[in-house]
Amino acid sequence: MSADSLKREAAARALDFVEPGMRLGLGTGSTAKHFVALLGERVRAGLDVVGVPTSEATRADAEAAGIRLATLDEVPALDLTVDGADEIAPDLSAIKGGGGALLREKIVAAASARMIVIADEAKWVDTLGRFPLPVEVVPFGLTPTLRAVEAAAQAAGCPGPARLRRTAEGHAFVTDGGHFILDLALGRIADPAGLADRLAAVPGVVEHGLFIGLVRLAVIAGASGVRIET
Ligand code: ABF
Repeated sequence: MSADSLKREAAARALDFVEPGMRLGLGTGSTAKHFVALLGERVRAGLDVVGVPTSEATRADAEAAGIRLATLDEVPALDLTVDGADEIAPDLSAIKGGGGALLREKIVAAASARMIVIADEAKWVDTLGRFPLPVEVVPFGLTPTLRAVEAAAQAAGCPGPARLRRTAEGHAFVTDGGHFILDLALGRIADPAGLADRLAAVPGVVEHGLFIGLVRLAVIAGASGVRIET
């Protein structure tokens, strides 16, 4: 079974957690895209929910799917967010931001009573860090911020280089919030909470892709079926 089929299976299982009237955070990425498409089918069949998208891309998908949308200012407390992840570990800590939407994803997750990660088995890891950790930064003072981010990783016991994310055309990748992204290649993050604290303390860092204590449940789809991790 292809990775994309597994992503769709995980997304389909997550629909079981959606109830009429819910205020939903809608994630970003190829797995979340399946969820939005499948949710749209339910909405068109009569399910009444309201969604808050975590990116402009998801906004467009959700609008096309017929899902009623709101902003977090209109609906500040959400019942459930369903989103993908780049890596997720057995304690349900996760790396997100490979798609560049980590800031809105974290704001929406933090505003939700519950967050579910949907993922194919390849995302399930013993220890976070093989996937480069995205760190969203303001463009001003990029070089000192990059150095401070590398120093924070070193001090947290997981040294590694930070690289400015670029588009295929070679331009700096710009997030929906107008920021840049540094990808930190760490290999293994032994102390995610310690690293998170150090990164959050760097001036110029807007947000990092470590999601700690936010994910309540993971739906993992593998060759042998879909399982729920809590
Ligand atoms: C978003 O999409 C991100 O936080 C994460 O980077 C990515 C997951 O990728 P995909 O679902 O496309 O595999 O959830």
